[in-house]
Amino acid sequence: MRFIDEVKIEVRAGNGGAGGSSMRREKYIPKGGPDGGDGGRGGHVLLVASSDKNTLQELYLRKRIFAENGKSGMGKHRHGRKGVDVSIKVPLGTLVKDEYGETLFDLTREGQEAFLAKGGKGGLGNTHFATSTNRAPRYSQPGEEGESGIRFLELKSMADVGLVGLPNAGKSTLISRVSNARPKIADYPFTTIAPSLGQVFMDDGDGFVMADIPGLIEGAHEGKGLGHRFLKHIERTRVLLHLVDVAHPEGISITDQFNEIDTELKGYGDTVYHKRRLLVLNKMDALQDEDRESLLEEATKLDMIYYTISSVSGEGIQQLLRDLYAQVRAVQEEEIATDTVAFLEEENDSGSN
Ligand SMILES: Nc1nc2c(ncn2[C@@H]2O[C@H](COP(=O)(O)OP(=O)(O)OP(=O)(O)O)[C@@H](O)[C@H]2O)c(=O)[nH]1
Ligand SMILES: [Mg+2]
Repeated sequence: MRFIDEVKIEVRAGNGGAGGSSMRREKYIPKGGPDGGDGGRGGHVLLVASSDKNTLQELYLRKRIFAENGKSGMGKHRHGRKGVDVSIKVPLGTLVKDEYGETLFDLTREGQEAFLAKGGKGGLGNTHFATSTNRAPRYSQPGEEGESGIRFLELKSMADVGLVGLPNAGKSTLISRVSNARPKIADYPFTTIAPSLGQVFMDDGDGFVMADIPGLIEGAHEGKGLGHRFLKHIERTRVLLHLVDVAHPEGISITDQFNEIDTELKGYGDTVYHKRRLLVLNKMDALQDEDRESLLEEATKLDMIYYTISSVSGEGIQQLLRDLYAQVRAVQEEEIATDTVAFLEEENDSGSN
């Protein structure tokens, strides 16, 4: 199945029901007053952000979404029924854009809602139009038309940690070991063809979300391999884990493996390149003892905080997770500090006017 992270859909909310036009009819009362009820509002089309969802697959299949019209008002002051809303769950990190590419909504929090199209208001019944000079108006309002149009949805996953590395570095093996994500693992490149998110639980009961993305290759930021479509899924991560294979089958050095990805991240842009990044030397179990010393020497030269692990044996993973968690927390605190400064500045600005 193809991973769907961009969708174009046609939406149409329900029209409002017409207001009722009706006169009270009672025996022996020659002129009953107006008693037409109001029309019901048309159904809305809306999205709700939910962590149960990982892709936009469902919307891709539906292509168009129409909500029900409101019913007309009737005699005896009976109001028309509202049109039923259509509410669709989408993954956290879904952006909604209009025809011109303008972002209308960015759904980042659980339960957050976005109206793709609002239902039209119901019309008022003729009851509302009685005046002292016209006690029996026939006029009642029509319902308003529901909103409609084309909407573009784009998913930019929300995760705390993003895994990057060449194909086969062991990204999927690591995420399956430490989280509830179960991506496919195999000894050939590009096993992973879609990002997947996993929850990592720490001892304190809290934790963080990790994203596995397909392996990147040279030219990924310009569209080579699978990486280009997926780099955007690490745009909103807080920390990157950069995996290299210490026992590369073709003997590619960790420096070369590191540089290749580093160039791609740089090419993609500052948002990704300036993220905190930890270097992970994976597959330590497969390394000959006598090669260990020279490997660590080489890693030191890369001037990065690095960890030696084996995603297969589990060596070094607990330490890595603890430090990773601390880094995620640190970035979260920086974000809060930045938000607070921005808020205070805004307050000051409005105060001086
Ligand atoms: N010996 C050893 N093998 C590992 C380790 N981690 C992963 N592997 C193996 O390396 C191969 C690739 O692992 P994956 O987890 O699929 O690699 P990936 O980085 O997700 O690869 P892509 O999805 O293609 O980008 C598999 O055969 C794994 O069993 C490790 O720590 N030690
Ligand atoms: Mg993989």
